[in-house]
Amino acid sequence: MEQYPFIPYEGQQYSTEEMQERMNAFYEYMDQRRSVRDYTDKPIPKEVIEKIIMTASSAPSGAHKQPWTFCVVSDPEMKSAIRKAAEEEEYTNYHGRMSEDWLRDLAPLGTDWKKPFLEVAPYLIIVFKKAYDIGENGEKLKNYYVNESVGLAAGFLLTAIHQAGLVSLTHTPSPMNFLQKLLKRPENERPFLLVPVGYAKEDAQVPKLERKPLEDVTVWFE
Ligand code: IYR
Repeated sequence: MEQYPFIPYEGQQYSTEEMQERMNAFYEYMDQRRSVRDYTDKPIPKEVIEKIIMTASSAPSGAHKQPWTFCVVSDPEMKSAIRKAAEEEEYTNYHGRMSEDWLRDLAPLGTDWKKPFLEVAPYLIIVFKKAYDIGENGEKLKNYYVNESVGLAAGFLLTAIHQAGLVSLTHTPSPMNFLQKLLKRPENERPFLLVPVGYAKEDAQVPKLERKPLEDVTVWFE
């Protein structure tokens, strides 16, 4: 394969002081991001969702294969079908399929099998990972570091949603194959994450979580 043409890098650099100010502000901003489960049905401009997805799709990926598809659902019937199927799986999860340890770890978050946000939020973005690509003649084409790549895109997605002043959560109904069937995705696409997007309800509440301090999550070799 031929090398890409190389072009000048156009990213910005800042003075030390400006860098510090920007990072303090960005940290404060990102630290406010929370998984929210109470949504309003207030519509969101489609153009905003498009930009959010373009942001997610700007993530780096193994060999730049961009091994992802974002299914964007606003159709109320499809949202209902997704809610119904997700709740069926989650009911089984919460009533025996999840281990005692798992249920105990989830208890502080107050989650249960009911997922009304799947119908209330104006958009559901279902992130699919492409285990492989399919070439023009139906041949299988390899993708690399698919989970890492799609995980990065999902991180960009959540960041972009927050930047828009909207809220999201990462819902991972398990097993998730029903999404592949409902959304009629090809064999090479596997559901990775379901992300409702919307405005937080005015009285939305979130658990009062503590984040690990820097020293607990960092090891320095200086
Ligand atoms: N998928 C279930 C259970 C669940 C699992 C984890 I790990 C969470 O952080 C939260 C929930 C659900 O969505 O309720």
